Amino acid sequence: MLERAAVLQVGPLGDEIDRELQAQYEVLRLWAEPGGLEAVARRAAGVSAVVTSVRHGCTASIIERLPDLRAICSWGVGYETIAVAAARARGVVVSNTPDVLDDCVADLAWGLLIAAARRTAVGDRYVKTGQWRTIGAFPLSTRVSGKRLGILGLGRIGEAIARRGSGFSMDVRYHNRRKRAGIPYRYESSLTELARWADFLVVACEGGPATRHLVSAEVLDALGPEGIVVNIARGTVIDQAAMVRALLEGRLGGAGLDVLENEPAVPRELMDMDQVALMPHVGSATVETRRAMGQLVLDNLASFMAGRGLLTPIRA
Ligand code: 8YV
Repeated sequence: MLERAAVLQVGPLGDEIDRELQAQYEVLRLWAEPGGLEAVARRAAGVSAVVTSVRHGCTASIIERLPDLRAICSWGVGYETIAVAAARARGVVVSNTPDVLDDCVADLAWGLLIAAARRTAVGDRYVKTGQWRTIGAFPLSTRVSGKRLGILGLGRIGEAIARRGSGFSMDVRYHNRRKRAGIPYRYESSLTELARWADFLVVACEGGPATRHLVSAEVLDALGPEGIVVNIARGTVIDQAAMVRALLEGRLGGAGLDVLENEPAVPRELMDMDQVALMPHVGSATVETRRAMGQLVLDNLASFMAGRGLLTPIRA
């Protein structure tokens, strides 16, 4: 019988949290196990929790091989890589790390919007490569303040993005599966109509099959040659091939992208476009937020182990 509570950790979560987990629990480290899942399964009796992240996920076969599993504590707000239906069928509860990352992800959405509209990354290169001196004035860019902001997915992160819109004197509207009560922003039941109305369309909905290619060629055409799309959600939400074509043909004004469809692969065409600002999926990646996410994983696990249930069970 194991003395400390046993958990299965699917992948590394950073030195600090990994150390903390090992100090508190008997940790089976799946990624470091030469025999893989089969070998871990032979020692699985008593493992009541899986610790993982949206990047490492948790498959149905992991769930199947852990007979005593009761909880999955995941790092990250997204959980499209976790076999939620398989967990639910076994009565296994799942937690994620919402709320603590809203501000940093919203900040980055605005950073990307401004970068795409005002060409800040291009301007930075222009100055640093001496072109300001040799060529002179930088080309005019697109005004941000006072414009129309459309948000696809008015959840916690979408709301944080919308709140920042008032600081830029923007009119904000949103599209969700359903209209939300008590929200000061106007609801558009059609995403295409939202895009037609908006100057900037920010994608902040969840990933996974339900939202795949929601931002279609038609939606991008509705956003139009002056419009800018920003994505801090998941690359799969935008039909990337259609977006690249629209940008190449000037049917879409620009894009600010923290996520891509097959990241870290980047379509060659995007690399050469000044109207596109790219970041390497870092919405939550600040020291403060990553620490808070790690702590929330530990807190969920501790609460579950103490019999008080998960603190932040997924909303699905
Ligand atoms: C991470 C995320 O930046 O929480 C999520 O769902 O996407 C982000 O917090 C990402 O998972 C990094 O791989």
